[in-house]
Amino acid sequence: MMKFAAVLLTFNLVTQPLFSQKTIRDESQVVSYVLPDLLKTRSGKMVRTKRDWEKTRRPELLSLFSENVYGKTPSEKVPMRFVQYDADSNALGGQAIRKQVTVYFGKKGERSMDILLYFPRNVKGSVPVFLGLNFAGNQVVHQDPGITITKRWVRDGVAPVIVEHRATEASRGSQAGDWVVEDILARGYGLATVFCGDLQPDRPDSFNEGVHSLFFKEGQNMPQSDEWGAIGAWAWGLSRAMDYLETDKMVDATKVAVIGHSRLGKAALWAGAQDQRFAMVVSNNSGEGGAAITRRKFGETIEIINKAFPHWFSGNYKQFGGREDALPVDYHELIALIAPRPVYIASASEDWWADPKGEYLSGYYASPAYALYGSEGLSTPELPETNRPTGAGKIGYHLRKGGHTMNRYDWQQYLHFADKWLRR
Ligand code: GTR
Repeated sequence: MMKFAAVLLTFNLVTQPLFSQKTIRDESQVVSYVLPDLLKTRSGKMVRTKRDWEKTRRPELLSLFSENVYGKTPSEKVPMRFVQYDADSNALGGQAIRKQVTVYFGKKGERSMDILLYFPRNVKGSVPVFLGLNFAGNQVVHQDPGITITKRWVRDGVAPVIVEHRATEASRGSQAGDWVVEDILARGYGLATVFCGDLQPDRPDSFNEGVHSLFFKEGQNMPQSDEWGAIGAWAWGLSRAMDYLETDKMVDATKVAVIGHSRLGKAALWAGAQDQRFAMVVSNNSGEGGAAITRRKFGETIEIINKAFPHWFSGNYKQFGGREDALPVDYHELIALIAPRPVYIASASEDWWADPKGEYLSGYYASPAYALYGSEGLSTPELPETNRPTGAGKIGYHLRKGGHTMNRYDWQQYLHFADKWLRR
C-alpha cells in the first residue's frame, strides 16, 4: 500500500519544489515543536478532573478533529437492514462458525456493506470480537472458499489477484498474513471484517459511489469543506458494523476491539475516538493522520498526504499543509479521546514513512488523559527497542522489527493486550 506514496516521495526528493517542506527521515533533522496542551481548553481553563474532561475538553477536541481534520460525521441516522445470507457451522476445517451479513443503508437499501464474521466453534456463549476494515474485499483475509468475493472496485493489487481493479478467485487469502484468523479464534476471539470500498472506494472521484451520497443534499455531489472524507466514511462504517454486532448473540458487544492497518488504522482510531462502544482500539502502523505526531514533520506530512489522497480528509485539512503548527490539535489528542479505554499503538522499525517515534510519542503525550481516570499510560518519552512491547497500563506499544504491514507478531501482542483488558 506504500507504492503510490513511494513514487510520490521519489518525486518529492527529485523535485523538491513540489512540496514546501523537505522530507525528514533522520531524527537529527526534527526541529523542536510545541504541542497543543492536552489538558487546556480553548478558553484557557485547565482540566483537572475526568468530569472537566468529559464535559468540556473531550467534546471540544472531537469538534476540532471533525472540523479541521476528518470532517464532520453526519449525525442523522439512515435506515438500516441486516440480512444474513450465509452460515457455516463447520468452517475452516471445523474450527470456526462463519457468517456473512449484508447491511443495507437507506430507505431503498441504496448502499450496502458485507460483514464477514468468524467465531470459535468450541466456545459457548458470546465472545469478544476484533472488528477491522480490509483493503481489497473480505475474501483476502482467508483462503476459505465460502467467502463472497467482492464485486466492487479495488484500489491496489497486481494481477492475477486483482485485474483492472476487480478481485479475482486468486485474491482469496492474499492478505491472510495480515489477519491470522486461526490464531484469533484459537485464543477465543471472534473476527468481523468489512471491505473499506463498500463504504467508499479509495479514490478521489468516488463520493457518489459510497455512503456519502446518502447524506448529500439535493444537487450535491461533493462533501463541503467541513464535511467528512473517506476516512470519516470508513470510521462511520465501523460504527454501523458495531450496530450489527450489538444484535448478534454470538458477540459480546461490550468487548469489541476496533483495529486497522495504515490508512485503515487512521479510520480505526477515528472510529474509536468518536464511538465509545468500542472497548479497545488498535492502531497498526497508522502514521500520518493516525497515531503520529504531525508537528514532528517526520516522513509523510499533511501536505504530502493531502496531495496523494485528496479524498481522505476534510477540505479544511488542506489549509494545514506546511502549517502544522496552525492545526489546533495534534494526534496525542486523538489517542486521548479513547481514554480511559485501552489503546494499543504499533509501529514497524523500517516504516519510517509512518514515523514510529511520532506514533509512540502520541501515546506518551496522551497519558495525562488516562491519569485523570487513575489509569496508567506510557511513562517515558524514550522509544523502546524493537520487539520489546511496552506499557503496563492502558496504552500498549511495540516497535516490530520489519516493514509496513500487520502480521502474526503484531496480532500476538494485540491478543495479549486484549486478554489483559477485555477478559477481566
Ligand atoms: C501510504 C500513505 C500512508 C498509509 C499507507 C497505507 O501510501 O502514504 O499514509 O496510509 O499508504 O495505507 O498503507
